[in-house]
Amino acid sequence: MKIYHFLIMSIVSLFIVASCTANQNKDSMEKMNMEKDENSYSEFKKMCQNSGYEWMLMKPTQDGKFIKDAKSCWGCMVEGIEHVCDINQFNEINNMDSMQHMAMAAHAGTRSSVDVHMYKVGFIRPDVQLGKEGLLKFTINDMQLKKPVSDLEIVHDKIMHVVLVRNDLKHFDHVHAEMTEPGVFAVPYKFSSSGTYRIWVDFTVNGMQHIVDFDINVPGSVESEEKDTLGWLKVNFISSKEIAVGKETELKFEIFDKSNNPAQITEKFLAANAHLIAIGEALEEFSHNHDENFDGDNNLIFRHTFTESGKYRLWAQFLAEGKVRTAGFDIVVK
Ligand SMILES: [Cu+2]
Repeated sequence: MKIYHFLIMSIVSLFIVASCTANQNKDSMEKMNMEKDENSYSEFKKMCQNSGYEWMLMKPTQDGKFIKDAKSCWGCMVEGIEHVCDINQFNEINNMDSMQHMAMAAHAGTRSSVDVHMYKVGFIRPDVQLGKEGLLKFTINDMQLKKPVSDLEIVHDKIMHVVLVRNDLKHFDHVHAEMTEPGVFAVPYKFSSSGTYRIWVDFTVNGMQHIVDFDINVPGSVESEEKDTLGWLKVNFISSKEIAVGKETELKFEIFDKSNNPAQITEKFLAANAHLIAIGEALEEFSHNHDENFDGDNNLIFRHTFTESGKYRLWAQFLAEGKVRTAGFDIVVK
């Protein structure tokens, strides 16, 4: 009996000693973790403040909205919109091109409206008839203030850029909508081939770019040729290096006349030397870059970092003899 008693006592005391040591270990582990946290905090905090942003305690946000169920955390308020608590996420955002990373994007597809950032963007689909001009109408409403948005900023000469591409990337157009009444933006458009098109609407409010896409079906079974806008011009795409995902790549185009003489670009197109739109095969990736270097030579040079691999089509746009010229090229991003 006594031996058993002693054994039990010994086991109990051993257990107490062991659990105390474990607690002590746990305490010191926690302390270490906190120190680590503090160190990564100070590094993150420094990076945040060096980028000109505010370091603050609040709930993290995504696309300008609080993440549901998330707890408040110390983090960086990027451009007064995104509260980022994770240093890696901050680096990701901060390393991307400033115009690009700050674009708020939303995909509406076949829906008639979608929320982007703090706006509700709608598309009033016209009764499209092939070969007949219809009005593409977009609405923007501030969800918090509950009023239409009328103060879009002029970016590259326009308040609203509208890019249309058929879902096989065959038909491309780039037009601009004007405000017809507060919060309503319209552009007349004539489809020349039937099929499903995706329309990207690109606008900027309070320094923040927003890109929303909508789908529209053009009934019928008419296939027209793609418009040749190049005329007497020839555009070569110079791509010697492999285009890798996540790496800034130079995309260069050279313009010649039909007798292979360099054709200088001397006209500005929408406040730039040239524009480049890149769209992924799945119609999910959309980017709009500019060659701002107005040097009057026959080169168009863009820099872009593709964030997803796959097939893309590029459209380089410039002005020659008063006409918009569009050259399309297919690429693969690895
Ligand atoms: Cu445009």
